[in-house]
Amino acid sequence: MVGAPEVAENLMTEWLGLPALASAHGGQIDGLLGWIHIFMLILFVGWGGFIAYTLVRFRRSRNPVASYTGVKSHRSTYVEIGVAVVEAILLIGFAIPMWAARVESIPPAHEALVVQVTGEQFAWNVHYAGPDGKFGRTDIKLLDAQENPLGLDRTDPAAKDDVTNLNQLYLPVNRPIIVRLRSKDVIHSFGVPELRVKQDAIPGLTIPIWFVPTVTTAEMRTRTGNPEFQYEIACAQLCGLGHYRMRGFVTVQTGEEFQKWLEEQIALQSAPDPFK
Ligand SMILES: [Cu+2]
Repeated sequence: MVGAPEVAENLMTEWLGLPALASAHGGQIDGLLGWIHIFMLILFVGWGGFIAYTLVRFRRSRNPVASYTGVKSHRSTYVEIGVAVVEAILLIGFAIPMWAARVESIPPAHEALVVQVTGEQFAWNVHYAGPDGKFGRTDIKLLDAQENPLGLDRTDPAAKDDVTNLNQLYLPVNRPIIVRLRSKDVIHSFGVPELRVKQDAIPGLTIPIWFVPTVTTAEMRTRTGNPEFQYEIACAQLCGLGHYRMRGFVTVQTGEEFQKWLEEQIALQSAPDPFK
């Protein structure tokens, strides 16, 4: 038998057609969305019934003269209080604790893969620290829109094994990921619907978000029956004229595949440029 939480989750993911779920915490979010839909449906039916009742009860043929005193009973007040209580429960009992758990229980950096993602008009710059776990120094003087959009100083020892990438975020499956979200210019928003992740990137702030991807891109292609399936990073804040083309992609791989990709990139990016 399915319990109440599963019903609320399935309501969202299956009945209401949310994108396929691919992160560990996403079920909780779908569950909450499901509960909100259930409560709103009850409210909708309740208020709709109330309107129908008043139309009949206070019809003109039965009430030829307007009443100047109106309703004396307090029943509707109690109903309103009841609705406010349910909404307070949703907010204080579910939404706030869930948010607090997301922002407070960030796993320690050594257990997770830490990636820096910097939004700019109109792209996502991805930066991995490499095996040393240290992000190389960045300097605004080295910034070059084409060659070095993050201003990474390759002479810094910590930067030797760093990997940067444009609009392509590679992640290992079933491992906590901490994305340190930043912005170079205006407010952007990092949204990946399948991962149930969405967070604004604010200039001047580094905002950590974390999640555990649970389904690789390859698995998702089989599951959805779409051989071209891609996890897409959609910028979810209108950030300028090119906002519509500010899309990135997340490729979720097995741990080994990801490791191999990272090593290839380190070799490729740390090699001296033959054209310079
Ligand atoms: Cu944007």
